[in-house]
Amino acid sequence: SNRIAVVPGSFDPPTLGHLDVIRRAASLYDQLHVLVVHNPGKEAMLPIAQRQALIEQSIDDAGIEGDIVVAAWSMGLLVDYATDVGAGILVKGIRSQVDVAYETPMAIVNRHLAQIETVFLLPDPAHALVSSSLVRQVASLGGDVSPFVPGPVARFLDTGSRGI
Ligand code: COD
Repeated sequence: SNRIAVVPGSFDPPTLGHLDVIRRAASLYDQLHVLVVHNPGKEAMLPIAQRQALIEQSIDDAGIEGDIVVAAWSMGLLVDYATDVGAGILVKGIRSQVDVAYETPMAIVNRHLAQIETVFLLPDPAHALVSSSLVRQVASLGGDVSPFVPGPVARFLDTGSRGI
């Protein structure tokens, strides 16, 4: 059914931009699968299971309502997961023309592979410039990432980087 949607991402780490997309997608669909996907094009900071735990904690912490499943996927095509759970829609955030250029071919391929539509949400301007790569950079240099990430992620990165 098209009332079930998947929000896929690397979430390395989850940011306030991701949480904004998840909150809004949860209000649009009956069931949401937030899916942590290994992106072979990026060098990872956190293990997949850690990212999954941080998303779960962040959704709880923010009080986001709805039927939300957080899962991880590294077994093949993203659309195979979507088909398995009966989802007909992928939801992605579009911050810029760069995101449009990156997402357009994937959306077309995914529609041809499995008749899965991709829905793009424009970001909340408050979080539009936040990216996981920026957060990784600030965290690795010892900076304060708390303005950019949910509380549970800020606490995890803070204790992690200082070895407490
Ligand atoms: N505001 C709004 N949206 C945001 C923000 C923000 N500040 N930051 C990120 N987002 C959006 C992104 O645009 C994206 O839609 C989503 O949140 C996740 O972002 P990332 O950076 O965590 O994840 P990416 O960009 O590395 O995407 C990873 C995917 C696994 C989703 C992607 O690589 C993908 O779809 N792969 C498909 C694998 C596959 O099946 N390939 C074959 C067919 S194409």
